[in-house]
Amino acid sequence: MRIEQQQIVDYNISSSKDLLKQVDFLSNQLDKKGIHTKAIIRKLADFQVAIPSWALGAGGTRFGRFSYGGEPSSLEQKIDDIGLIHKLTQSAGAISLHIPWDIPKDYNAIKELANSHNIIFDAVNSNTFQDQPNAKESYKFGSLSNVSNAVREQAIEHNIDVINIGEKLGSKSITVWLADGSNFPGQHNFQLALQNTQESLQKIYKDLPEDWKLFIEYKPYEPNFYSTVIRDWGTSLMLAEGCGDKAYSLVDLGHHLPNTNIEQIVATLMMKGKLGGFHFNDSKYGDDDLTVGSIKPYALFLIFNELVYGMENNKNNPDLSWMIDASHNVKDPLEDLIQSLDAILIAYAQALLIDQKALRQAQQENDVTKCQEILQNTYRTDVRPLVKQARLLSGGVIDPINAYRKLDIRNQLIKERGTSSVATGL
Ligand code: RM4
Ligand code: MN
Ligand code: MN
Repeated sequence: MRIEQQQIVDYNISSSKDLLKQVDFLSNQLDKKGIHTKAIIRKLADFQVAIPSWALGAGGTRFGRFSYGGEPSSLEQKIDDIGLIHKLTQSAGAISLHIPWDIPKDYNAIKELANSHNIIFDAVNSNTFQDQPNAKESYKFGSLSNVSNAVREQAIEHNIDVINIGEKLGSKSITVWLADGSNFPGQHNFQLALQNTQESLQKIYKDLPEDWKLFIEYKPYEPNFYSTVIRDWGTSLMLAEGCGDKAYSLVDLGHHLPNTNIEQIVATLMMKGKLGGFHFNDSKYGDDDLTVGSIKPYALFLIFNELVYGMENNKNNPDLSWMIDASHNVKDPLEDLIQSLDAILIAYAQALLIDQKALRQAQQENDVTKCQEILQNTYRTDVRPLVKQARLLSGGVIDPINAYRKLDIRNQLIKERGTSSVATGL
């Protein structure tokens, strides 16, 4: 199914007058403080976040998986689903493919389809955490870090294949997330595992096209529980530096131990010009892959504060690849993604409102109370009208969850695809 522009226009009619009043009110308030909402609304409208091809179906845990009905069972249908989200929000104009879950059969047709939805291909993701049917070597004991040269070579080859697939689609980056690690003390020689990983990444890097980037994710645990080869941002940065200028760290919000100061990690990586990508989600315990901003919205705001500062001040850091990396166990995936996009834009808008000059001065004067006042007053400003206005101006709907339900999208997808279709992914 596709949403027609007229449906969007019709939907917006009833609430656009109210929105105008809200935007006017907020703009006047902010104007007095020297903050101009026009430029902020423009930035919000331009902000695009990639949707991963594995997040459009029901996610599961090792205990079970509960289907939604109407799940996309092909890459084409996944792109159509992102098309729906993008049509409503105008902020999901990219897809991130996971290989081999989503290898296109007909590249031209896939490119055309994505193009018809105004969707581009963002980073491609390799997968060396599962064994594929007919694979010669097994990743049970690791991939790029494996003690066996043959396993490492197979994993390197796979990453190169993924780059080739991405090239055909117009992607410009590859994200490597390794499940490699050990479950028990003594299982790994830590130095050898790290050394093997560095050398394997260097081999992949050698095959990276001139205008591509290599993103290296880190994660402290899971699926291995004693040690992880790329356990933290420092290890990821070290490996990226060991590869070269086109290799970067990637921060996934869920890949930290509880209470980690993620905003400080962001600041450090951006200062070094080495933050390449960003995966959004939220969590209570670990890599819970929950809806962005659903558990720790203030932390998200503080992270965005550093991202905004970095985007302004660290010209040595490239434009970031933004992606939602979530899993949907109990919510409709499309609704969950829409909520995530909204939370991202709200946090971004709040961060854009921070009076950086005043904050700098308060920091300079060691006025700790004032620093907190500046941040928290901004955080408590209701910026939702700005986000809605940005969507309206770019042709989306004012309230996407409401519109999604009013247009009865899930039921139409169920009618088209049935109740038992299953999407590839986790
Ligand atoms: C990992 C990691 C990767 C994603 C997989 C599916 O935890 O976050 O980015 O590709 O999950
Ligand atoms: Mn991730
Ligand atoms: Mn993850």
